This record gives sequence, C-alpha cells and structure tokens, in this order.
Amino acid sequence: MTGNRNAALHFVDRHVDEGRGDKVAFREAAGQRRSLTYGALARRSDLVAGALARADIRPEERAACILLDQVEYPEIFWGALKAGVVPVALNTLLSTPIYDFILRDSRATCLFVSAELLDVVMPAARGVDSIRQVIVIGGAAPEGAIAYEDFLQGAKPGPTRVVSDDECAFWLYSSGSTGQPKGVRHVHGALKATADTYGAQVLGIREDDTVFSVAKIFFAYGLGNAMTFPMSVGATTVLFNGRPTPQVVTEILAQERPTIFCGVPTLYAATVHHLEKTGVPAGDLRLCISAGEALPGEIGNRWRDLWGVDILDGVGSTEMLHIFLSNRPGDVVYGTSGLPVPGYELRCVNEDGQEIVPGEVGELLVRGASAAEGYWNKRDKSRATFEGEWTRTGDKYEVTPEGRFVYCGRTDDMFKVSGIWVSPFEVEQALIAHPGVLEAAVVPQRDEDGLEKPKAFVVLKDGVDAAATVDALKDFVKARVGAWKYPRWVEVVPDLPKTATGKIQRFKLRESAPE
Ligand code: 3SK
Repeated sequence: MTGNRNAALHFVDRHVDEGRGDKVAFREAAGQRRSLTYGALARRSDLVAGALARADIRPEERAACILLDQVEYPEIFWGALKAGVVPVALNTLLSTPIYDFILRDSRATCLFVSAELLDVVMPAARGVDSIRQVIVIGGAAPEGAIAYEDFLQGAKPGPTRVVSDDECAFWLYSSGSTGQPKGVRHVHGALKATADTYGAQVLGIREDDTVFSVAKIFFAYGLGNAMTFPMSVGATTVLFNGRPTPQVVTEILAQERPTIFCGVPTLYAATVHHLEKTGVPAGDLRLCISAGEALPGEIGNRWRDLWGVDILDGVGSTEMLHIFLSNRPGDVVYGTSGLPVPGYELRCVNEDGQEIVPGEVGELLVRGASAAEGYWNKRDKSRATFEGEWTRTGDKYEVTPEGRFVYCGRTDDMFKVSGIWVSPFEVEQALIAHPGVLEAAVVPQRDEDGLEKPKAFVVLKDGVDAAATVDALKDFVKARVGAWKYPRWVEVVPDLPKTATGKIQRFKLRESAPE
C-alpha cells in the first residue's frame, strides 16, 4: 500500500492488483440479476470519480445517496471516495419533509437517487439550492436531472485522491430522542478498523464466503455486512433491493446459498414462524448474525433448531460504525450481548461517572478506532457523546460474573423497531399534527415475539370521532415520519400523566403497557 490511505484502494483496487479482478463482488438476487466483478467495480468507480470531477462536484462536498441495494451503490460509494467527495448514505424509507431537512443540513451538492424513490425525494430535492446535479439510477431522469449512464458517458477515469486515515470519508444520519437527525462523520480509517476487528475476528470472514444482509447498505450495520466486510477479503455479496419478507428471505437463502446471513430480530422472528410451517430448504449457512435490538433467546434457539446454526447477537451503533460487543461462533449465550469485540474496550458507568460494581446497571461506553469524528454542526451533542477516546452509547447494561453484557434498556426514551431507532418524541409530533389529536405519548410495547413496537396514547379533541381517527392515525404517521415508526396500537385516553412542569411521564405509560 502506498502512502495514500484512501479506503477505496484497500477495498476495491487491491483485489485487481491481487488477481481477483474477475471475481464477482456483488450479485443481485431476484429482479435484474446483474452482477459486478471486482475489476468492473474498480473501473466503474474510477468513472464515477471522473464524472463527479467533470460535473464540478469537488472534494469534501457531500453527495447524498438515496439508493436501493443495487450494483450501482458500490460504484457510487467507492467512486465518491476516490474523488474525495463525501457520500451521505441515506435511509430509503424516509418521508419528503425529512429528506428536505437532511439535504439542507448536509448541504449536499449532488444527489444520487434510485428511480423508484423519485416521487418521495424530488419534491424535497427541487427546493434545495445547494444541489447542482441530480443523478437518477435505473430509470428515466425527470427534468433537471440526468440518468446515471449519461452522467458516466465519456467521463475519464478520475484519479484517486490522496488522503490520510483521518480524512472524512462518508456520513450516515442518526436519529436523536428529540430534534432532527444528526450527520455522523466517519473517516477513511474507520472502514478498515471495523473489517479488521468484527469482520475478521468475530465473523472470520473468508474469500469463499457469500454474504446476504437484510439490513440495507444505508445502515451502518448493512454497510459493514454487505460492503466492507466481504470486500475486505474479496468475498461476494448478494444484493436485494426489495422488502425482506420471510418468504423472500427464505427463497434467497435457498437459491443464492449465502454462507453468512445478517438479519435483525423482527425478521428472524417472522422467518422462524414461516419456516416452522413450511420447513427449511437446503442452504449453505455457516454463520448468522443479528443486531439492531436485543434478540429474544427463544428466537435464537428456534432458529438453531431449524438451520443448525446459532445467531450471533451483537451490539453496534452508527457512531461506532459497526458491532463492538458480540457473541462468538461456538460461544453463544442467548439473552446476552456477549463479550467485547477484540479491538474495543468497554466500560459501564453510573450517573456519577464511576465504574459500576457487580449487580449494578450503568451506561455503556466504548473505545475503538472506528468511532466517528463527531456530528456535523452539532457541537453540544458531539461533546455529550464523544468524550475523548470514549463514546457514550446511551444503552444501559449489567455485566455478569463471566463478563458477559446484558442489555437493560436506554438512558433516554429511544427504542428500536426492526433495528431502526424510533424517537417517541418524533412520533408524538406526527400524531399531534393530526387535526383530531390534542396530545399524544408514545412508548414501546412488546409484541407476541417479545419485540418492541410503538404504542400511542392519544387525547382527542372534543367532538372527534374516536374510531375513525384511530384508524386514520397509523397511515398519517407513516406518511409523515417513515413507514416503520407508526404506532401498532393506539389507545384513546382522557389525559396523559405529566410532571408539575408539564413533561409527559412516559415511564408511567410504559408501566401500564403490558410487557
Ligand atoms: O444497532 C446495532 O446494533 C448496530 C450494529 C452495527 C452497526 C450499527 C448499528 C446501529
């Protein structure tokens, strides 16, 4: 390796130098069934770099990526890194107002968007002055935008910008308990740090592996699973651009024969129910992993009975880029998050910042080379989360005498649904925007698989038809803040429990919601 620490050299071009140019790096499951070799990825990402430069998108400017999992995603991501342009990988399930906020907040100068998402994204993008170029992948470009192949047409391969490990490479967006999403800035060196730790030392990922991740590339969890871990060893990733239902996931496991499957508890639970009815197809799984929220032990046991393979439950964060605490192959204790991943140090502290003693619960802090360099333009929030070398997780843990970490909840009111953060505050804001709702409070409630979903308590305005409003509220929230955040249960109440200063006491509602 030269003095240039641009991560694209390690993850992409190195494979060509080492003779893996013809190896398939990505192949699409279902749909178009296209594939991309490491050699083609090296060439196409060079072209993306050249086309960005030709379009006058300059180093350090942000390129918003609102892309389905398709072969163009790695071309664009690594092409941007080569150009020194900073891709901002965005959730494809957001609503127009949230895209509007993020596109403005990031000051993106260009936008790569999958054609399937244009209806939701373009009304936001059109009003954002910083965007000089919109590139549409997989379909016709509307007025003012350009189709991806036309964008690349005639471009000269761009040079790979010389950077250090510490130069900002890409951003992700993370949601907070109040307020708007925060841009999380990650450096080039962080990508290799996660591949060298969790990828190499927990997964033991190998060149002959095929990986399938239901978590999409725009999640930190998916970015590692489906891009950087397989690409760190020249393995192959199966990409799927649709909604991962139990049926579809089972078909992909049967047809594409991945050796590593990366899921989230909600999907594992639904697939277990499905397979217990239909039976398990033949497959080549050697490892299954889970993150996003705590995996109920029952689901892990039933999955192992079906496939003969354990699920390694682990914990990571967008701020730490990937998993830093995990169970290991051959050493799984369901109901725990396992042990620190080699390369990371963990400690739990009480409210005074003192290390907890056995039997106590404390907030988990983590130290490791993949930590983000901070939040974009949010100094107070950066200071509160990144304390020198230590990153606060906001998760509460206790530690067993054997040193295993057991999840005990959050220090704030946040919770995860299908592995994605939900802020009760944000859902409440969406609910009270409905003309029939006076007040609202949202808390997690466990479903029949022991997994948390939002439950809303609403106070309606006088004279409002309760039955009609309750039915309408779910779709209303979906449209405003994102499909996974809508309340699965809505209870109409006469008033909400509050402190003397008028703050909603969600803990009282949590107590009233059945466990
Ligand atoms: O939710 C998690 O546990 C996680 C894991 C890996 C990367 C990112 C996240 C949020």
